[in-house]
Amino acid sequence: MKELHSGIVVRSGGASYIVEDEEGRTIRCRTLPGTVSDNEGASLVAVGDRVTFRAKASGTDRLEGVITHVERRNSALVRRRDIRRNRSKETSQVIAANIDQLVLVTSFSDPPLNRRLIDRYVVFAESEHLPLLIVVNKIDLDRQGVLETELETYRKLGCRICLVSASRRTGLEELRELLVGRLSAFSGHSGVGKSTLINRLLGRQELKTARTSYKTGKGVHTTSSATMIRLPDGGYVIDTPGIREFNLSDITKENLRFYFTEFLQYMPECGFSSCSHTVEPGCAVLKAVESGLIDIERYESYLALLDSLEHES
Ligand SMILES: Nc1nc2c(ncn2[C@@H]2O[C@H](COP(=O)(O)OP(=O)(O)O)[C@@H](O)[C@H]2O)c(=O)[nH]1
Ligand SMILES: [Mg+2]
Ligand SMILES: [Zn+2]
Repeated sequence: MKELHSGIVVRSGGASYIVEDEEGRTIRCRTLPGTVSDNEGASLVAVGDRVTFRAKASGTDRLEGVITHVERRNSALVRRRDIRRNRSKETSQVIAANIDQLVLVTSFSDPPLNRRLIDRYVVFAESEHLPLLIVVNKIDLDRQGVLETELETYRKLGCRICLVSASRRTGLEELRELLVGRLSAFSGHSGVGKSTLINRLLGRQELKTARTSYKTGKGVHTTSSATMIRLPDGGYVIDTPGIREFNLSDITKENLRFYFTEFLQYMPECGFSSCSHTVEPGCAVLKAVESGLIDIERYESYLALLDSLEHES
């Protein structure tokens, strides 16, 4: 048997890939020199890629395949490069291809809701034209009922927010519906309950969960390479390494201000057309922050992001 099939790459490990065909079977595939890809300048094959492969039965009756063609990606999460070294000719490394939405998993508490991180994702998702879904886990810990106040700003911005408790199984149905038929990249700091949540969605212990050391900074990495997990109702989830690893090169000091959409209505009133909204006299954005019309925490995120971009260029 030697015929052409199409499938989706669900795991990438060194020189070989696991491809899931249309019947849901998984086939180990390789590439050969001369594999055709429609994605110039980026990884030849990545998790999430739709590929054509030629399969043959191996000795043990298991199918093995050779990838012959990689389809053009609709989207790609690209790994950041070390910008201090000049590697402009290097191909960019794709963490995940054909993502339909970015899912930022946060927790109400333990670790506390990280608004700086949410703001980073809002900007990043916008710059990548990826729909963002903010999942707030551990809502069982909100005993005082203060979560909605904390989220008010994001509700006003029109963010999609899903409130869940993985341990109490609250909100999982709503989340499932938002994931059906889509390829979702899950991201978020360790300790927020990503693995617990994915296991709940699957109804089995697929991912290891850990008592993480977020308090000491780094957390424990229980997921090594990006793996795509098929959801029972259709759709896939990819557990990604997180925004520190993403390439943010479309965001610059000059265009950052446009990603803070609540600034836009005040910007025409600024004294300078190129106002950075930091120190300029007559800045209407600063005035709106001072009078409480713009959430000061959002403005502080803007300054923090501006500062990190400063250090990168
Ligand atoms: N209170 C509470 N704890 C949770 C919830 N979901 C996960 N946890 C706990 O949070 C810790 C980290 O979970 P884990 O899934 O390993 O987090 P990950 O690092 O994001 O994958 C574990 O001790 C979980 O039991 C939840 O909804 N409520
Ligand atoms: Mg985990
Ligand atoms: Zn201004």
